[in-house]
Amino acid sequence: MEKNIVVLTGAGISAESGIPVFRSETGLWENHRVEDVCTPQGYQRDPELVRKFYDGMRLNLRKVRPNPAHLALTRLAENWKGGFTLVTQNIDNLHEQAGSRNVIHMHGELTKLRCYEALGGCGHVVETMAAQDPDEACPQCGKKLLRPHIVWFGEMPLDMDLINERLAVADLFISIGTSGVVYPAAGFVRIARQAGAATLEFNLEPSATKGYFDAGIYGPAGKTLPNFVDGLLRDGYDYLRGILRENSLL
Ligand code: BJW
Repeated sequence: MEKNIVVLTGAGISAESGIPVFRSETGLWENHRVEDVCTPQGYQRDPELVRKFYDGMRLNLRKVRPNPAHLALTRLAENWKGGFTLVTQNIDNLHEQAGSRNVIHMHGELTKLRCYEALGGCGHVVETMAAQDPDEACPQCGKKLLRPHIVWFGEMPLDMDLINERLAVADLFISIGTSGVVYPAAGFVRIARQAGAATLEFNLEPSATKGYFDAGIYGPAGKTLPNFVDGLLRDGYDYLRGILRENSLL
């Protein structure tokens, strides 16, 4: 029977491309407090600060390129005979730059702006690679309520029904480069496990949810993931069984 793979990626997969991860010892987000740039309240207090913060990250996308881990996932998606779902918490476009299609961006995308429903906007989404012009009107309703299309703390992540559907029929759940502290993404491993999936994490070090993984492969994803994908595409589940045995966390 063809097996279904669900992959969850986090900031660690883009670290080797030069995009900093979120959690650091200072607790700051690129020199800002999380509450200031990653909450609806922060945006209401100082929309200009928040716009500029995301403008900087959006413009940086022109300079960054996917690394071997992003490319390995594209190869896996294109060649795996069963189902394949790629869910990312990342707001960058490196999976797309690597050629991945149908990526589920559960925390939004830097390359999009949305007409802000909570302030009376219509929810229409527009694409952009440029800095945001605060005077730009929504092309659908004409209101000047465009905001970064990012899921801030306290907001509902995107496509949760679709993600839960895929997790419910997963045979293999792979988590790559995520600290496992932000929910609901941190809970996906448990859902997949309950559905009977084998669970595997790739990280520099064990994550906060390591207790829910059958096995862990620790090292830079740009090095570890391409080897794993090559083995899985070559020998299928025989290879996976060996990996789970050799890297068991149980
Ligand atoms: C490598 C590597 C290499 C490095 N190779 N690996 C109390 C308990 C439980 C939950 C909550 C709570 N209080 C509030 C909540 C909910 C809250 C939450 O989880 N908070 C926790 C912090 C406690 N969650 C939410 O609010 C979410 N919404 C929600 O729950 O809605 C439901 C709801 C809504 C309303 C009412 C009621 C319920 C929304 C979460 C939104 C997250 N958004 C962000 C911001 C994006 C843009 C930005 O501002 O810049 O998304 S936060 C940030 O964290 C970003 C990331 O996607 C997310 C996850 O981070 P990630 O990817 O794991 O990165 P890091 O930096 O943490 O880790 C990197 C990892 O990579 C490390 O492990 C490294 O070791 C590793 N690594 N290099 C491999 N080369």
